[in-house]
Amino acid sequence: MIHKRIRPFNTRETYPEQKLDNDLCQAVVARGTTVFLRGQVAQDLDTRESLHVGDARAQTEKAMQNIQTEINQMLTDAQKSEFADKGYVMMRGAVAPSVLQALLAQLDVWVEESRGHETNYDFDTPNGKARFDLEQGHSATAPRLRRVANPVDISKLYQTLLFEGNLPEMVADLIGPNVFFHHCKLNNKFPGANTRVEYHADHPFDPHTNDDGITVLMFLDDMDEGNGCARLVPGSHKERYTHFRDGKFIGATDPKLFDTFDQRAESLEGKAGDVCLMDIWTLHGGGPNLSSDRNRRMLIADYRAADAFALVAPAVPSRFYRKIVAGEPTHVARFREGTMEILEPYPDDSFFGLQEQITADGAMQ
Ligand SMILES: O=C(O)CCC(=O)C(=O)O
Repeated sequence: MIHKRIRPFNTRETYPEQKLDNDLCQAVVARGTTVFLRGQVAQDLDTRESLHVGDARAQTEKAMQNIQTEINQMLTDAQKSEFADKGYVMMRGAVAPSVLQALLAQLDVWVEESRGHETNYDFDTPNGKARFDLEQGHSATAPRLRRVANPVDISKLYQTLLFEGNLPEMVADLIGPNVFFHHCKLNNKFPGANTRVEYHADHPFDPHTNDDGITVLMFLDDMDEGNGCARLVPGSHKERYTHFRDGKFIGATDPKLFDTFDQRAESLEGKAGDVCLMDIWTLHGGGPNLSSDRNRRMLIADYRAADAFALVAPAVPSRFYRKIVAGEPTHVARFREGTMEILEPYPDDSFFGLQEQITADGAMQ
């Protein structure tokens, strides 16, 4: 069963003297709306400092306040302001190990199935593009399924996770209260995969009337530079860069800027089960998986404010496009940007093919 874990922590960090490695959390929401709360004390939830020693009334008030905070709020004020400053924030241990295992077991099934295919396959999608995208060099003996578009369209498990779990709540905390599901994809960098992701923002792929949107990056494996973790450019959500070259949408910023972005970027390192909430303007990219034995699998889910309406057809349309996952629907569009680049639909099954063209035509040099 998928349940919501509020303020997860590990005793390794909180109580190092105990030399234990236990995943705990302050509260769990399960069975619909039942909240199972850990015993609360007059602690500052962000700094873990004990407050009001010797003052029972003030301690009680603080403990009650903490309960309210945990029930109402998925993100702390500190996390919200980090998101506002940097354009992303990490939620450590947001996905329970049992859920991760189930997600990976399903992905393993898809990888096994891919052995029976030589080219991209399953065109039973809203825009007729292949759901399963194979990397060059894929074969029955060495399967290289690099992307599954909208696993949510073919898996109940992914639906439960993305529609009913704690992710919509976290997103609503940043852009809510009314949020719809936009699309999702599984990206798979195999050991030795030469896949590069060139610096881009997500909004230009799917311009909407306003830009209140979050891309959730869910780590299915431990990730670091060694296996091609994503690299995010802090503060870039406040900047704007063209994703066009010679009047054509190239799915990336100007290749001449990649080095500058690389110098500014932070490696998004973390453990399986961590989740990064990223603004849809934040520039991100990433290098190949240089390891020989470590997968780098990431689930990416895009959510938007309910009053954002698409200006072009969705790039990776899901059959659940515009499903309300928090709050209420609306028919009133809100507008933000004065101007927006509007892409032409591109033929490739995924953005990997689109970005490879800029490498192929020499724009990288
Ligand atoms: O897999 C990654 O590291 C990021 C990929 C990405 O940005 C995307 O698929 O839009």
